[in-house]
Amino acid sequence: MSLKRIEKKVLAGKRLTQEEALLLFENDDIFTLGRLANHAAVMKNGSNAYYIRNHHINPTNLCINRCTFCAFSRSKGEKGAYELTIDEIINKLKKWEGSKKRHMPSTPSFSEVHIVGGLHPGWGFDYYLDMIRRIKKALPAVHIKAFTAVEIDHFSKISGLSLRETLIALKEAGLESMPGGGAEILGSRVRNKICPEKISGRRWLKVMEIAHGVGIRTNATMLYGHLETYRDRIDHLTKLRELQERTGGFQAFIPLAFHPMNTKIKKARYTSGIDDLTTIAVSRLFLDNFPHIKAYWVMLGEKVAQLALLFGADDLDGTIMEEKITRSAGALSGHAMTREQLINLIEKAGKVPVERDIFYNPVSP
Ligand code: V47
Ligand code: SF4
Repeated sequence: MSLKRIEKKVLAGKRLTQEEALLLFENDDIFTLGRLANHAAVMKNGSNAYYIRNHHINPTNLCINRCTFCAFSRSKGEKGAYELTIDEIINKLKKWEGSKKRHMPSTPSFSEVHIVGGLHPGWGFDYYLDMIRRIKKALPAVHIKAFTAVEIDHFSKISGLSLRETLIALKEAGLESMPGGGAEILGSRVRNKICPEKISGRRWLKVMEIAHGVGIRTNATMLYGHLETYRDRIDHLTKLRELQERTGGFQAFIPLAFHPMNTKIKKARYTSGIDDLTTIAVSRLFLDNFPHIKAYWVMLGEKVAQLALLFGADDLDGTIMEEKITRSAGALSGHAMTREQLINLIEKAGKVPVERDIFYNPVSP
């Protein structure tokens, strides 16, 4: 099997096999790989590169799971532990909304709030429902993308509701879509080492399947660059591709580059730029039924995220404003980006910047 044969398949729009994905991961012709992935991206989204004005909120870092790769989480009473009240969350969002409004009074400051946090040992499900309801009431024009599949499973356990009932209750409260976190590596060999307390890969997929079934669109992620092999990554991508084939509910796939600082993973390192770009490109080529591949600039760094737009990615994510998960693990990127900075990165990559909403509808600023 050769790169030439894979090229022919890509140009003919044919689905790649696991062996072909492995060859792409192991191949050292990064330029051909980038060209093919860019072709696949253009076939799906033209020259568009999306961005969103959003705000991340991490309501608490208290977590009963304590995954070995996570530098963000704390146990109760530990130094650095925090928990936000709903008022504090709303004040943060309103403060930011207010500060931007002075400059652009007629435009809403952001269209998405992204909420993920630890599995708090004490909060009940009502707290989370109240959080969503009150954010929606305070900022009715803002879309709410909240809670990983791991948090949804936790809510189901603490409430005694089924996964379906849990998701419907959240949807009724105002949740509109879900982020893709908690997927890590879905296969059990690596998963048992890096996050032994976390729900299984099978359960993560089940939560997503039910979310899609009740009309909640979601993303999917993959944490790479720690203990996994290329075959583990391909197995992960295969599981996602298979579920997407059944539900069609995934919007974007986001490879998350592992950050090693303050984690319990021994001999861990930052990922290389080559691995980052290769992983974006293989994801674009292999996940032919995913509409979007996101280059999350917070984890890739602004410059690699920009290059990723030439390697199959079509989305940079957003303004973010406040991010704690990557920062705790030694993020090398800045804290936030303005709309102008995002547009500049996209234009300098020769792509067309398109501001989007949570469902990838273009919005006019
Ligand atoms: O699930 C934790 C990851 C995720 C580390 O769906 C780490 O649009 C790198 O899922 N190094 C949460 N990654 C973030 C997330 C996300 C982010 C942006 C956009 C979207 C989306 C989703 O962060 C966790 C975990 O996989 N993570 N620790 C670390 N040391
Ligand atoms: Fe908790 Fe999520 Fe961190 Fe794991 S990755 S310890 S579940 S906050």
